[in-house]
Amino acid sequence: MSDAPKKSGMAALIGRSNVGKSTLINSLIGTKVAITSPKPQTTRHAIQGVLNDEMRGQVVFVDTPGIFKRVPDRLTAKLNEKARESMTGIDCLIYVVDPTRHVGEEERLIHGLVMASGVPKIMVLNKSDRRGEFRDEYLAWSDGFSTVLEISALHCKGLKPLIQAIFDLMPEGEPLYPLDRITNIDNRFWLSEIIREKVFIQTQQEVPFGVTVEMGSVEERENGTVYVQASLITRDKRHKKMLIGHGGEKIKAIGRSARRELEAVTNRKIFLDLEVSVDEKWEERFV
Ligand SMILES: Nc1nc2c(ncn2[C@@H]2O[C@H](COP(=O)(O)OP(=O)(O)OP(=O)(O)O)[C@@H](O)[C@H]2O)c(=O)[nH]1
Ligand SMILES: [Mg+2]
Repeated sequence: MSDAPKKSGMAALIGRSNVGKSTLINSLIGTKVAITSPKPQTTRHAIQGVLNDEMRGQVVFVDTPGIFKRVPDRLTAKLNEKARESMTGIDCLIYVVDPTRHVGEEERLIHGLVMASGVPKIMVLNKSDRRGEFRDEYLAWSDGFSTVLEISALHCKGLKPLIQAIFDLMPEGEPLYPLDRITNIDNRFWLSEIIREKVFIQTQQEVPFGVTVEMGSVEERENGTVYVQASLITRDKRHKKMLIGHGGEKIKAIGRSARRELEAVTNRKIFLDLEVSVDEKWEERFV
């Protein structure tokens, strides 16, 4: 064991939607705490994931919603606000970019926000398993960062040097979380997020962005099966039809894939009862 004092601090993952922030937090801590999908606006909450290293200490990572330049609705405004709030009170900012996409106005806006924050920064060029046609556009920004690394969050490539660079920036201190705790989210919220991920993967067009998942009862029966009730709430009657699908096919497919994942992770038999309802105002309650 090293006698060096242990480090402890918080690092926020900031970037455009779809660059791979949630994939990265899961790969960094080795557990899926955040849902991911190929569609934008997947993340809606500042979910934390904890990395404990026996020698170096603890880092609490904060996943954030992607930041948008165009704010067409209340949900997007709220998501932007959550991401910006996560940039304060932290010890290190990890700016995640996707070099398969052009730097555009939105990226320049986020880069400006990142540069304006007074905390140490690392820039991560993700998706290095793909041809990063535009990597030079991002590398031109290297100067403002203490470290710039090319990684693949999906394939867990380049994470070791990234973790070392993060620990280098962390202050010394006692762990913020007990060593057996890996996230700030509770079981009910985790269940709702896994279901919402399947909605994002299984539905198209604007349907996933207008859906929220509200949990009903979660009960363990004597036979060991866990009965989970949840409602998919959408803001639009047309979307309700699309969520149910022809002959209930869509909702069945969402339920099937959510149940499979929940069973695999919990090692329990799950009975999942999903219903779909319309509430045009759910976004107004979103916090
Ligand atoms: N090829 C490749 N794809 C990746 C990599 N990392 C993430 N992805 C994919 O990129 C898509 C978006 O990933 P997310 O992790 O959900 O992105 P995000 O930045 O959290 O997106 P928001 O939550 O919407 O802001 C998913 O389809 C991921 O599988 C990578 O290293 N390589
Ligand atoms: Mg995300």
